Amino acid sequence: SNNKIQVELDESSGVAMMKFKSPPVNSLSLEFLTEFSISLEKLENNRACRGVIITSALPKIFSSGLDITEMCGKSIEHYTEFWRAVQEMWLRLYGSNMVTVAAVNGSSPAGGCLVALSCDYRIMAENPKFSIGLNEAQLGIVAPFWFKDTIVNVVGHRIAERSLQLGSLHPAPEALRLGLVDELVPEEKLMEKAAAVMAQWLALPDHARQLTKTMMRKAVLDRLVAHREEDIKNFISFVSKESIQKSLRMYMEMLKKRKS
Ligand code: CO8
Repeated sequence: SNNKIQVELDESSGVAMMKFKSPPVNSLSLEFLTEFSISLEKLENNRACRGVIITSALPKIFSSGLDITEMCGKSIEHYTEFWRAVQEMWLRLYGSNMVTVAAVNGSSPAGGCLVALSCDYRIMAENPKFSIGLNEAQLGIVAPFWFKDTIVNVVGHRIAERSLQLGSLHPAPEALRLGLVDELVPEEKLMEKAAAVMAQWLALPDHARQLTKTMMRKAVLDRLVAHREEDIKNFISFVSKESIQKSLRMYMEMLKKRKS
């Protein structure tokens, strides 16, 4: 399938625009993650592409994070396949040789925040109603070590620890203060700003920038590569617990109740 993510490459600038378009909330389902990884791989292998801007085609939501229904009442085989797809997406995005800019034009909890944190630069729409953060603890679940590594590499240990323990969702102005995003701009200026930032990063020679990126990120990438199967086993044993299933079901019910 090829319909949850729109990808458009501008050959003259070498910049691809990737827009999440999976209503209602761009949740990261197995299908979405698979398409995301394939799209990244295609761009990575395309010599005409040097950078990618990641944004949402939906109003108000960047991505609601991992699709919770993929983690509820499914088989071990399904959990295995799903978690491998989450890992694959992160390994490709965090380890990308391309310049990656997140134009966060809506709320971005949990896995949505991970996507943004995995990019080289984050610009967020300056709307205090939009929030971002690794809120796993609020769902009664624990962010895996490589989610933790990713946020530590962006904001440092202390801010990461407090934010992870509290499962905080930070409104845009606070996210800027903490360094979770690099800048805020009015929503209508978001794309223009993302293009300007991209041009600035692409003004450097690719080779030096890529080696520098690898130097900064390799230890964290290698840690997951070395412990991938163990990480899948951990996920399965965690998500298979009846107490965790109950927490996830209650959270889904809370989301539905909040509506009416
Ligand atoms: N997965 C599945 N369905 C979702 C998700 C999700 N992450 N988020 C929202 N939905 C569903 C809602 O249930 C609702 O369904 P329905 O229409 O059937 O009632 C529909 O999408 C629309 O949602 P809302 O009505 O809530 O839409 P709003 O615009 O009011 O709000 C938000 C959008 C802010 C995104 C809100 O839906 C929200 O806060 N969602 C939850 C986000 C969240 O907490 N995600 C965490 C996922 S866990 C994760 O990403 C990492 C886990 C890693 C650790 C694993 C170890 C076990």
